[in-house]
Amino acid sequence: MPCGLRDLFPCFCREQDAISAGLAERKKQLQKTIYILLLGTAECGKSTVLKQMERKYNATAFEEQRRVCSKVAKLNLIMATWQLLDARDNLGFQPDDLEKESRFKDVAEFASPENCNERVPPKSYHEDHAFQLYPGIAEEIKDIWRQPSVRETLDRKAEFYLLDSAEYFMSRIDDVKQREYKPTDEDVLKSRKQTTGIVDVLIDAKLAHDSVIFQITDVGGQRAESKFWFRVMQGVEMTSILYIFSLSDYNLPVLELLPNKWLNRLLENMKMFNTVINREDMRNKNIIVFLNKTDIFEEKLRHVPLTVCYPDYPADNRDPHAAMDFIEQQIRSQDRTSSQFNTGGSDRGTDMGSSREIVFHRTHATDPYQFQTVVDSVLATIQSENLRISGLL
Ligand SMILES: Nc1nc2c(ncn2[C@@H]2O[C@H](COP(=O)(O)OP(=O)(O)OP(=O)(O)O)[C@@H](O)[C@H]2O)c(=O)[nH]1
Ligand SMILES: [Mg+2]
Repeated sequence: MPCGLRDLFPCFCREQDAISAGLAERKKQLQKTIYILLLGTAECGKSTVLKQMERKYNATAFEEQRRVCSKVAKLNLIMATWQLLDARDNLGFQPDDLEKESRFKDVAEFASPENCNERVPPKSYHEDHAFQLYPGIAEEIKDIWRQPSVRETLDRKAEFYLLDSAEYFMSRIDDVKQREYKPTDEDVLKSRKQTTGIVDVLIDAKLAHDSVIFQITDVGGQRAESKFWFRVMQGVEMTSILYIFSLSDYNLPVLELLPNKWLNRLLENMKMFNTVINREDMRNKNIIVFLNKTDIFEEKLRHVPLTVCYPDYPADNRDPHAAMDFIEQQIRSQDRTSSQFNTGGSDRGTDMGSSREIVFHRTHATDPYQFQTVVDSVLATIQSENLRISGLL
């Protein structure tokens, strides 16, 4: 009769079995829900990343986004038109046809910069109102956009703030203006609605052979919203931070401080990042950084040098990859827990007791195709990193 380890040491083996079962159970629990916080200042693209996750793994939530978009896209077009007229005046171009312009202004007064801008979040009232007024208002918008002074203003869009998807929605206006307009996936990704408060969404992701539940938390990025950031950072044990930078922010102001103060949006985000990652309770958290809006950044860099934000950067270097490397380095240098690691010193951060390395992705979050691969790759990294930190991998 074969005599195995189990026969010789029954108690020991039972204990081993119990430990393995316990570990398996814990692993299952950890695999069950993984918490991800989306952080970054206003308009960097947090909600867009969330939409991409919903699009792939939570069809019900994405359909709700589509419903919201059918009104928001209408409002976005009105807001963009106001922004263009403002910029046209600030750039010193003369209006072409004041009569046409006042027709637009009369009907779109409710969404003027004073009533509905990035400082005052678009209320559902504004969305409903935009919905009621279309398609009539669409004709006024088209008239405005045809004016030479507005075309010239658009040629200089790199120099001022304009909703990122303004031109995209202009190209879709004949669909958007319809009452029964059904937004495409791309429309949903490109529409802009500011987040207020805390939004939690569950997604059930199929990664390799596992089904993993993620709870994604999205917050508003405006200054007034940052109190919620610190609330969501507390109390959740297994949390990864997905921190987003909008690269194209390097020449834009923090809108909510205007007109009293001009503060650089990218530097503001850098400061917030520093505050978040160097908190005591964030020191062992996974940090993934998205350098987002690469598409706008590459285009903008041809017109506006990075020196407007970093005066020491070589003014004639317009290579987007070099500029992204530089910004990435600026972001890395904020992390005090692994500063020695990052400077390539031989003692690799042992004094600080941390070997955290920030993982970077350069992203174009509104891309309906390519970004889906980024979503899976990031979720898989976060899942395996969580198991590694808890010693289960
Ligand atoms: N062109 C381009 N537009 C982007 C990209 N990522 C996001 N956007 C657009 O940027 C705008 C703002 O994106 P949101 O996802 O609403 O930004 P947010 O960080 O959630 O903003 P808050 O809720 O105010 O904090 C939307 O119109 C998006 O469609 C990108 O990579 N490229
Ligand atoms: Mg948002």
